[in-house]
Amino acid sequence: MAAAKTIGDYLIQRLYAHGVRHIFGVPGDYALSFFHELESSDLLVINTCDEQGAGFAADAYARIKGLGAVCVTYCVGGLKVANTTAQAFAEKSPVIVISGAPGTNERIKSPLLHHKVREFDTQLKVFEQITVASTALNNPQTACREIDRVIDAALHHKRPVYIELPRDMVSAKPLPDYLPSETPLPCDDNVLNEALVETEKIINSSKKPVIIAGIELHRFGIQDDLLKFIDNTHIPVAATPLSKSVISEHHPQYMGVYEGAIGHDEVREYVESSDCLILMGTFMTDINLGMFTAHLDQGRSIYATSEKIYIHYHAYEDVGISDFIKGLLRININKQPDTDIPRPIPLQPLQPVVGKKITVKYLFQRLNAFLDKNTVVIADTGDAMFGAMDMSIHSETEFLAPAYYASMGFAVPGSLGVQLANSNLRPLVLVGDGAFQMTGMELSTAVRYKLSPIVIILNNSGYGTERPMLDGLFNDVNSWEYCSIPDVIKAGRGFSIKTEDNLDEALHLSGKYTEDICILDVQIDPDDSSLPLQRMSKAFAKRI
Ligand SMILES: Cc1ncc(C[n+]2csc(CCOP(=O)(O)OP(=O)(O)O)c2C)c(N)n1
Ligand SMILES: [Mg+2]
Repeated sequence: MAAAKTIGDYLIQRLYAHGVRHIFGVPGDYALSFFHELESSDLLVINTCDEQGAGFAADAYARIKGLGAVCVTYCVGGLKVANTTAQAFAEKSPVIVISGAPGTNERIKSPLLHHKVREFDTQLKVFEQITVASTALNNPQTACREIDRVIDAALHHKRPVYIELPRDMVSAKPLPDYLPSETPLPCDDNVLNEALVETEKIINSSKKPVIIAGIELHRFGIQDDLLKFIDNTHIPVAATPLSKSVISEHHPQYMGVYEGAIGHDEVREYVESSDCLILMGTFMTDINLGMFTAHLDQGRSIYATSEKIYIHYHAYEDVGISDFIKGLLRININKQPDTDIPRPIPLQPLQPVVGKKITVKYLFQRLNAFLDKNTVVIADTGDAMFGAMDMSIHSETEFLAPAYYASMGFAVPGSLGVQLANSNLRPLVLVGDGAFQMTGMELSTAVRYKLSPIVIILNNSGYGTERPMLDGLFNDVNSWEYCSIPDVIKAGRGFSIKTEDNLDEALHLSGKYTEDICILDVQIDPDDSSLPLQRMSKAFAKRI
């Protein structure tokens, strides 16, 4: 790697060195010079219609590739990615947010520069709250070290970071003899060994151990280690809503998604009656998508996180999940396989009945049969996500959803990130009409960069998730003719779906048109919903 000539150049080099190949964003005058450097670099700039689209795309990119980046201008752009960054923080997705800013020199001369909110560091302060590390590169002497520090933090904690790049720093010279540095995560072997001895004892003396496989397994790239551990020990495993598909849902020890009262009763009963819960990188908050109906007892748990290992009521510091799981492969667990574990009930493919009105139930059954090993399901908040919980995903991490923070608008822009991160994957976007109207214009970005998602719009004339909780005109959404969108964006194919056979035929054609965006406007009754959503709404309504 040639030594970086400028700070902008150094930042680009470090992103590239960490596997980033695309950067999503919208320029503005405070960021233009950096966009210019990006354009002449090996990174491809993906211009989205809106910054929120860029933020969601970078988040999905990070979920597939391990690191994502978004670049925006000061405040008007930066504050638009506050929501997407908050989601990446809450769901542990390592996104580097780069924001242009007024030059350090021009701040002295004219303190009332455009886009400024209150103080020059207002945006930085906002991002301090929703990232794991942040920096303003105001000093060329320390800029490279600062870039390494925050990128390291993103990779260690799998959470977003913020880099503010004043426009006069883009071409500033870095320290000439600075060498890139990476700090390894700490691991104290003595502490690890003690945690493993205790774990071995607890699992061997338990009668009904269960693993709950969480999202950190994917974020740290240690799914294969988990699989070896399951194969060695035959311990059954469940996922959570956020980590659905972290382990192949066809694995013989896989029981299904554990999500408290809204999931399947058999999985819930098995997990909650376990005398040894092994929580692997699980977010305790995530399972509460089941509305505080998860009953997991800390006194029966071994809980591995990226920072510590908790065993019952005490914690082992300075040991992270990656070292712990590798250690688990060295201990001796003597367990007979339980032949009576719950198994996911596959959605049965149904033959379409010609002329029969489409229902949510039929939609998911038919979509389930459509999945193959190259399909990534990206589900938006709403029944798109709840209904998809019962789909069977073929490979690891082929299901993406904002299943904890639950911001609407993730799925369409998320599909850009997924397909750019891995061009072998075809995104199947599941999105409600309400969520589509928030970020659906990013299909225009998909056209520009020749991407080909299949977009299933669950068109139920409004905010179906909210109607059973409390209904009113505020839950209505204006009706759009979604299948005419190709006329506007000048590409793609649209399908109007009213019946079972309409869906069947549209999916068949979408499977054939692999290079095209396919938009399926699935017109369902406003009061039709999936079973998981019906259970969820009941639980929620009690709390309103
Ligand atoms: C950005 C954002 N705004 C508001 C909400 C609150 N909310 C949760 S679900 C929902 C309705 C979603 O409507 P739609 O996308 O049509 O899906 P449906 O519920 O009809 O399946 C709303 C407004 C949210 N989660 N995110
Ligand atoms: Mg809707």
